[in-house]
Amino acid sequence: MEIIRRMGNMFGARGIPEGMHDRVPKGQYVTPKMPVMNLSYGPRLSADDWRMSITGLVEREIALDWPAFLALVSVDEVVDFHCVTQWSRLNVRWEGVPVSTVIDLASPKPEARYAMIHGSGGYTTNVDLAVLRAPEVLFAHKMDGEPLEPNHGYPVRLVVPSRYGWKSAKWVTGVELMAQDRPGFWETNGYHMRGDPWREERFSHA
Ligand SMILES: Nc1nc2c(c(=O)[nH]1)N[C@H]1C(S)=C(S)[C@@H](COP(=O)(O)O)O[C@H]1N2
Ligand SMILES: [Mo]
Repeated sequence: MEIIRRMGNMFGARGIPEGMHDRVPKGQYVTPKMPVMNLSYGPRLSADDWRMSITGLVEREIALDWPAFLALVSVDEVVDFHCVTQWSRLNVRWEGVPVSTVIDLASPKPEARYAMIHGSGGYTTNVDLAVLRAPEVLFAHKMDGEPLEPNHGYPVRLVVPSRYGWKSAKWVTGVELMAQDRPGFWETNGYHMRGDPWREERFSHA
């Protein structure tokens, strides 16, 4: 408890705002700003050179470029974001294309049940396809009304509100559909395969 409070102070948070307790999973505190959490460096990508491929168990592999991506119908949403290092930011506004819309362009095969999300520089993370198909799961290109900042994943990042933040891969370059689940980068290094914050699935105990 003491540790949580001190970490909260590090980000200038004051615990959990009045009336917000049911929005904050166990072991999390609320931070007013979105911290930057990068594995190593934050790549500077150009939208002109960016591509996102859909590969693996699909009828036809595709690669979307920036104009093709922006031509898809975007939605707006306000959701909460929970990082496994215990900060939560409430009411983050995203604009982006539902992941289902993008994946369906490649016609997934019925055997596809899991996805490996690939980020620029070799970042990977696994997510169940059923989770990715929830309407609030987006490939976001705007945060708080502005194009993503480079550090937050420009030009396109994944947003999976129902999972800890490490599943929300930044600088997304590919989705690979799979029949069997496989660990990504953090999952290989001790993080939970599923990462549901409401079940406090932070680490795997295998
Ligand atoms: N490609 C990539 N995506 C990533 C990460 C990363 O290091 N590389 N960090 C993850 C973690 S641990 C979190 S909490 C969120 C943080 O998003 P933010 O930096 O926009 O706050 O990005 C996730 N996506
Ligand atoms: Mo995180």
